[in-house]
Amino acid sequence: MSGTTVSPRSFLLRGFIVLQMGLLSACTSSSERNHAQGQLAGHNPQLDAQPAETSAPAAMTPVPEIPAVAGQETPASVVPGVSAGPAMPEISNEAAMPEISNDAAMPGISTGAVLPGAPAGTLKPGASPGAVTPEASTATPKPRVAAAFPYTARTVAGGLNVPWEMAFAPDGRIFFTERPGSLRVIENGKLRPAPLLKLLAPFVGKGEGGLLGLALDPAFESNGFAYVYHSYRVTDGGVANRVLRIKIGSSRAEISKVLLDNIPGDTNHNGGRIKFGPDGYLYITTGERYEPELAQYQSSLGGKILRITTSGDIPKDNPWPGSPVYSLGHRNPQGLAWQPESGVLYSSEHGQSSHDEINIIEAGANYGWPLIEGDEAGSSTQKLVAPLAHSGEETWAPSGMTFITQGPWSGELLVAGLAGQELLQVSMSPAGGSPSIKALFKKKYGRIRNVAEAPDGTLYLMTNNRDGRGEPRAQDDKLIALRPNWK
Ligand SMILES: [Ca+2]
Repeated sequence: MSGTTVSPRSFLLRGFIVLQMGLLSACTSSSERNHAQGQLAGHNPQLDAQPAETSAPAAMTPVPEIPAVAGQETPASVVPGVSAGPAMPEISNEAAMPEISNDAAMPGISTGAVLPGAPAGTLKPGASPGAVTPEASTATPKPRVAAAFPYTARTVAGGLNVPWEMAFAPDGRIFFTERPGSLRVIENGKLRPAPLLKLLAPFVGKGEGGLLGLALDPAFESNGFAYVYHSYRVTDGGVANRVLRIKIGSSRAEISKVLLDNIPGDTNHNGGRIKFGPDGYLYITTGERYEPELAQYQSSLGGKILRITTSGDIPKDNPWPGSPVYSLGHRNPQGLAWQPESGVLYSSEHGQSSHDEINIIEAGANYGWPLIEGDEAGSSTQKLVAPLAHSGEETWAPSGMTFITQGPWSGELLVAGLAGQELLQVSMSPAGGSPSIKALFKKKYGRIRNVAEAPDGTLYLMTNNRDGRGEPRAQDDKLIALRPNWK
């Protein structure tokens, strides 16, 4: 492990990175952007000027007093597969898949994911990039076994403005962030019209930056503390990100402390997910702000997963003494989830030109960006960890993720897909092999930013069709509840 600011191999690395950056600038960069907007450069003024990002928050809409339910959707349209009669065949690959209408969106479609074929935990790439899951390569369509889709969807809040993260209080309140800078709450089933907190300068919301992550203190019930991650303007005019502690009262919240600041930021690649691990520490994903080399510099907070205490201190057992860096070599990770039974940390990450990743995160490990992507292994002199699974030439643009802890899907990992406009259902192999991945709700709701499981087993999805890259439809953006059918 190196605790130095610059790797001893820095000259070689820099040369390689310069080459990589040259290549980068010549090709498309963010898989999410590729998918939705074509080829935009890293600092595209048009993107900077996106009204959805820069204007004042749109009217906090008209969600009628609740159950702020915008009409329960019919099971047939919401739960594809349920009423479709017998056995829905799995479709073997995307090429063969016709455009699916919203109403017909069906779960159980292979994403075409490239799965390295390595046992979970060993992280060694196996299959060639062209490989598909055994399930997807089955010649004969396999009957879908699940008798019934275990959830029924209904919209619980609409007219939201790029909702990014949500958190469930023990008293039933649902707090959530909107990227333009508002912390909001659903209380007794009703969306409170006024935000609990509206961030002001130096807060800045533009591009992919703004008010992003949110996590409640493990002792929230007694101390009312929560934590947020947001972008802000620094004195030289640039953008950085920081983590704040806030205190949430009954009708408003206030900033209580800056825990960590000067996290590299820019218009894009700001990371932004924050979550508490089972160890009680706060984990933070950060992007490399389109400076790929930052991801490899241990001394930079960009392109990392960080780990701090609730006071902003460095845990004594962090891999680099005195540093919040927990793992490095990340491009733009936006998802964190711990597998309940094992306590293993998983993360989702936006790849370059597809090759989106699901990684198993270990303290001190290097996840390779920008030295490797996909199944590449890198040089033998530096251990770089390949992803557990990646999207190959497809694009997920993965963001929030969660493990399911209740009901028939218990143990499954769900990952929200933005450009992919889907919810990925990742089933870990009991034998420790590659996970199988299905796309749920493909194109049904548009861009999905996040998924979370509430204490009562309800799943919540957040759409992000107003984030500047989507096509907003009626009532977007939405918070959609998937109520358990098994209760
Ligand atoms: Ca990687």
